[in-house]
Amino acid sequence: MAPLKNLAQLSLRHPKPKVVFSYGTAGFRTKADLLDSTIFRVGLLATLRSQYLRNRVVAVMITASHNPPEDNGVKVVDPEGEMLEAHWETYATSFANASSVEELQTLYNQLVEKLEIDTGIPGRVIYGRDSRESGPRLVAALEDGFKVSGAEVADYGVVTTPQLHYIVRCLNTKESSDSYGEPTELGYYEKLSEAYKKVLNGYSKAYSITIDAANGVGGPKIEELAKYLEGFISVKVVNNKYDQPQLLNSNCGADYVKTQQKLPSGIEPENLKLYASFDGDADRIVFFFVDEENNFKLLDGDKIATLCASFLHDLAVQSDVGFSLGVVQTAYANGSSTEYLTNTLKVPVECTATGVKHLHHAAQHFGIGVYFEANGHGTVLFDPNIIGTLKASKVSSPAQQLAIDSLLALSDLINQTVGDAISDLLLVIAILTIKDWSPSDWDSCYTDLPNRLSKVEVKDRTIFKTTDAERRLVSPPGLQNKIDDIVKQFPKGRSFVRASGTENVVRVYAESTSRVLADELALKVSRLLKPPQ
Ligand code: 16G
Ligand code: MG
Repeated sequence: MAPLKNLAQLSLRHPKPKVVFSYGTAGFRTKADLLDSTIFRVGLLATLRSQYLRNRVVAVMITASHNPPEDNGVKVVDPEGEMLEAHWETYATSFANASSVEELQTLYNQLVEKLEIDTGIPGRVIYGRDSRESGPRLVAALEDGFKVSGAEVADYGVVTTPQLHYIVRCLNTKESSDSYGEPTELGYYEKLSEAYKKVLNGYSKAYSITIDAANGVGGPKIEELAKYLEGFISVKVVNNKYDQPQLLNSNCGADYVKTQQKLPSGIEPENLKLYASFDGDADRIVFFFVDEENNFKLLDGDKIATLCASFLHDLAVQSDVGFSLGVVQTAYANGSSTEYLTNTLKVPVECTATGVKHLHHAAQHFGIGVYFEANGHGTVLFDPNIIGTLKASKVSSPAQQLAIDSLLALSDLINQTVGDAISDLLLVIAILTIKDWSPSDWDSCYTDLPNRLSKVEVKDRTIFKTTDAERRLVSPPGLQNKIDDIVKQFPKGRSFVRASGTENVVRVYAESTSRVLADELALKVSRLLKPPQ
């Protein structure tokens, strides 16, 4: 195969640092200064992915989500708006680690040959970025990659991660009967706002909410959307300095609120009023409020999952169409939420490994699959066959018609490609409005078991291998038995250990019936991970 035109010349502009890269659950993510060569090479890889998929459009998002401002990252989005197929994560990793132009060219040739990719077709790739300072420089590196690969490209500028997922799906379904919508930001706002109005159908109360936008891209985007929903929602955005990227995620945002279990800076709360926090690229949301006694109350991904599951379950029964509804969680879900879903709501619950793609795939097995990580990543997936059945069903009562219409509108309101802070916000507000629930009504469905998430630095985190959706360790040998022995001593005790996929640490989760006991359990398990000094 002839060498790629310009590869040698343009590679010189993007030399690889002496770092080992790995395409993990969130793509490549590290200090922005180190990412130039990787992003240049992602340009080649994304083009090949599109060519392999016979010219379907793929997307590249440049973001490091909730990480500090000096970090950045990149991920490739598949044509239906799903995460990059797992084999390609390995190809991406090998491209990123090629130590010379020659090696990169060889890897490229090998991939083309192995997968019989027709590089005669141009490949179509779209791209976007969050509000980070390093964004434009890294976009330029990506564009150099496209100059080499000759892809047809379109720059969507500063967008939320879920907006880019939405747009890529729209582009790939444009001419088909299951067209997902207009492939523009405007199309996104119109689709969501129209669906919201349909879901509300007659409930005229305008909901007012304050949103902590983490000083990221979600702020201006939710303000834009709110223009389409005047009279339905009133949004006040704080931590909205997206044009000062050094403030991104600083003492604010969904990750801060969830891990610190406290108010973000910039919010002076009114008691019993609902607030929400987005993360830096607005694919994640948590809610919170302050009760009459001024206690901070977090409404995290587990609370969102239970709220949605109960609402959708009722609609499913009323629609009388007959399909399965299930919830997908990870081991980090609070034990009380799982118990509430199983014993009170009586819906099936599945547990998967951490990372959106695992939950997403599991949720696809249900007629309606609700999935949320405790940290606020999540959405609700509707099986396309269910949509067809709902549309075609013979209706015997106005109540049934209403339930069917609501479910269909909800399938448009809820982003079907990936968890989306903006779409999830509208979903939660719609449910609270229809149920006429206050934040404390929502919170009182179940009480979280006190829990502690700690991290432990170890010499080599790769020796920590898990099974049973990360709930049990198989390596190092013998360690799980020791954990079991400790857990037994704690009422409602639960604890598990897994290596982080995004940081060089091992995480320890522990829960029990009181804060003191949860802390003690976490401490005892953490001590097992470190050999005595
Ligand atoms: C990534 C994942 C997120 C997961 C987190 C776990 C995506 C888009 N993001 O941010 O779902 O909760 O990693 O981090 O999949 P950890 O491995 O460091 O605990
Ligand atoms: Mg994010």
